Amino acid sequence: MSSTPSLYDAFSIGSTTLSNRMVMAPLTRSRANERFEPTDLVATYYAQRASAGLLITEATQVCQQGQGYMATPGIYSEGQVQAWKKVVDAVHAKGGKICLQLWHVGRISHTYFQPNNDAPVAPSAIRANAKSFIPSGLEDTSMPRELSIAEIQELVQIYRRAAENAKQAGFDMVEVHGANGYLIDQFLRDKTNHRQDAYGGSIENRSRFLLEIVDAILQVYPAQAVGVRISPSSTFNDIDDSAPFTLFSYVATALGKRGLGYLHLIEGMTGGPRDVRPEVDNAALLAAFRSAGGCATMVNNGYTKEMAESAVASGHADLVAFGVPFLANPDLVSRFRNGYPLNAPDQSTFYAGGEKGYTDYPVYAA
Ligand code: 8OZ
Repeated sequence: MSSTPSLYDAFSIGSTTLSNRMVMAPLTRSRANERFEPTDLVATYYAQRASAGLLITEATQVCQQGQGYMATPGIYSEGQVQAWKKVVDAVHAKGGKICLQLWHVGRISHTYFQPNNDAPVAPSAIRANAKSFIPSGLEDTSMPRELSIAEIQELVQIYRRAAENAKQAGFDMVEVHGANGYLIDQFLRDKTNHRQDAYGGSIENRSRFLLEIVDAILQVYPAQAVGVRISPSSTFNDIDDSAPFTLFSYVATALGKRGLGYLHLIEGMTGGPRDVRPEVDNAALLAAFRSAGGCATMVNNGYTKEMAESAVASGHADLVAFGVPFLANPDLVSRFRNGYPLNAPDQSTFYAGGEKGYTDYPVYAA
């Protein structure tokens, strides 16, 4: 007997059982300490939101070179691993499940953040039309330099080590950040990848970096514990492609063939309108992942309670990720389930500060 799935039903991805299908989307909050470790306040923030079916952490750089914003956490030092373990333990103590998002910004950086104040790295030496916020203010992102093949292969190993660190910290899953114009997306798309070697040119070649990273992580985590986030329609961070649907159909199929836990699809412009690239058929991308052997589908971008309930009931996706609503409502699952009103988000505290606008959003009180 089959029944209509509900947003509020449990859902299993491999050995990880989520208590419902509402996911907290990865959200940069810029509250790491000077060693780029999450603090006890960060643990409190995630633990407050542990009733989500799955928490995906803020983007977390796999090495110092992968950083492009103030006070974002890393997962490459022993101190960071121990600090993340406290976050994971706090979430698990509340019965939640947590996934670490692995990140490298590539060219979306500034020499300020880089080891020895070197140039940031990218598939090709093409500067982004973007700004970086550094202590002196908003500056143009720095001119990147092109990665060598040896460096690309070393980066694949850096991702593998980051996954080992995530495992040591106790994360239930890891998500590879392949979206929003950062390093992996820079390899995928032809506006930013002008290489003429095995990592550029054809769709297969441009996808190679992502797939090598995924395969390296599969030496550490089982396939069902690995997700990938993509944003095929988005041009956020000066990214673009001449044929995004063809490109991401190949990517979705290749990831599905590996039996990954989930494909996390940003439908439309990151943080913006949903219908920006009509030729990108989101449902077809999700279907490609699934029919190739992928476990679960996750969608994101401006979902309301009603949209999310119908996305799950109709079978459009298994899971729905919410960003700003989860940031402002630690008890978002209960609020949706019961039809309670939502707290208003405070934009001024999204990317900096302490407790205010972070751990002080109240749960609903009747
Ligand atoms: C907003 C501010 C800083 C970083 C992304 C990690 O777009 C981010 C991010 C978003 O995926």
